[in-house]
Amino acid sequence: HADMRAVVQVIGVASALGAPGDGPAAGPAALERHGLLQRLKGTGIGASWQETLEPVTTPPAGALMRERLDAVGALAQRVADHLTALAPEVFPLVIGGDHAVGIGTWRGVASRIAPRGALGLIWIDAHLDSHTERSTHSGNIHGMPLAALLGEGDAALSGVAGPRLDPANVVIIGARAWEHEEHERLTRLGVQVFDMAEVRERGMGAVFCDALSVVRERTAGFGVSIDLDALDAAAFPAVTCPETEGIAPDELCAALLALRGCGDFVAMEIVEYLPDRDPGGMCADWVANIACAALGPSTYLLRAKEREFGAHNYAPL
Ligand code: EXY
Ligand code: MN
Ligand code: MN
Ligand code: MN
Repeated sequence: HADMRAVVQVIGVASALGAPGDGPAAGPAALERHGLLQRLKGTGIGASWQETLEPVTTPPAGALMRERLDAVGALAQRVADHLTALAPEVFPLVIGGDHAVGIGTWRGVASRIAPRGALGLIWIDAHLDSHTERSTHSGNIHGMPLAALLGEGDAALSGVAGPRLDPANVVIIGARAWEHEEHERLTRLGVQVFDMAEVRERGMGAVFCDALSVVRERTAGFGVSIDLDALDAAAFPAVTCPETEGIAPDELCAALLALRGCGDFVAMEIVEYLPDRDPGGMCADWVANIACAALGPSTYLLRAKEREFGAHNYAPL
C-alpha cells in the first residue's frame, strides 16, 4: 500500500529548567539514540523526529525564582508555538525533558483544537504537579505545570498563549506523593484524582477506562501526559523524583492499548526520563514500549488510510 505520511511527529524538548538537576535535559537525545523512532516505525505507523528544542537561556543553579519562571515560560511559549505550527493532521509526541515542558505542550495542543472545542487531559504521575511559586516547598517548577495549565500561579507560566484547561476535563492517575496546598487546589477546582491506592485496588485498566470517559465527554479531543515517575521506582528507576509502590510498566502499556480506538486522541507527552539512571537502557526500552502501546497502527493507519482512500472505501487493516 502507499507510503504512510509521517502522521506522528516527535518533538524533543531538551530541558531540565524545572527539575532539581540537569539530567532530564539529556532525555530526548538518549531516547533518540536508543531507537525510539525505529520502534514507532516498526509498528507500521508513519513517524518522524521533527525537531528537538532547547532552552534559549538556562539560569545557573541557585538562580532566583523570577529568573527561572521566566526561562521556563519562554521555553513553554516556544513549544506551544511549535505545536500550533504543525499541520492539522500531525499527531505530536512530545519527549521531555522535565514536566515543566508540559505547560507548552498542552497550551499548544489546546490551541490546535480550540476551533473545534475544549481539550481533555489525562495526567499520569506519582505527583499532582499543582503547586504555584507561592505554595511550592521545593522551589522546583516541574511541580507546578498543572496549576499553570489550569490558569493559576505566576503569569510567566499561566500566561503562555492558548486556552487554559477546564478542570472538569482533567484527570490525574497514579498520584501517591503530594503536599496539602496542591491537593486543596485540585479539590477546589474539581479535578478528579485516581490516586495510587485506587489504581492498586481496581487495576490500571479499569481506572484508565474511567479516565477516558471523563476526558472525552465534553471535549473535541484529549491528550495523555505521562510522567515516568508514575511507574514503580523498582521497575523504572530512571527519573528525578522516584516514588515506591507505583504502576507496573507492563500494566501501563496494557492500559494504553485502549487509546488505539480513540480518533479523538490528539497528542501525547512522555517526560522526566533520566538517562543517568539508565546505564543499561532498560528504562529506554520501556519508554519505547509505552509509546508503541499508545500509538499503535490501528488508530493512525486507519485515519491515514481513511484520508487517503476516503472513509467509505478504505481497505480494512
Ligand atoms: N510536589 C513536589 C514538589 O513540588 O517539588 C514534587 C514534584 C515532583 C515533580 C515531578 C515532575 O513530577
Ligand atoms: Mn520547527
Ligand atoms: Mn510530573
Ligand atoms: Mn512526577
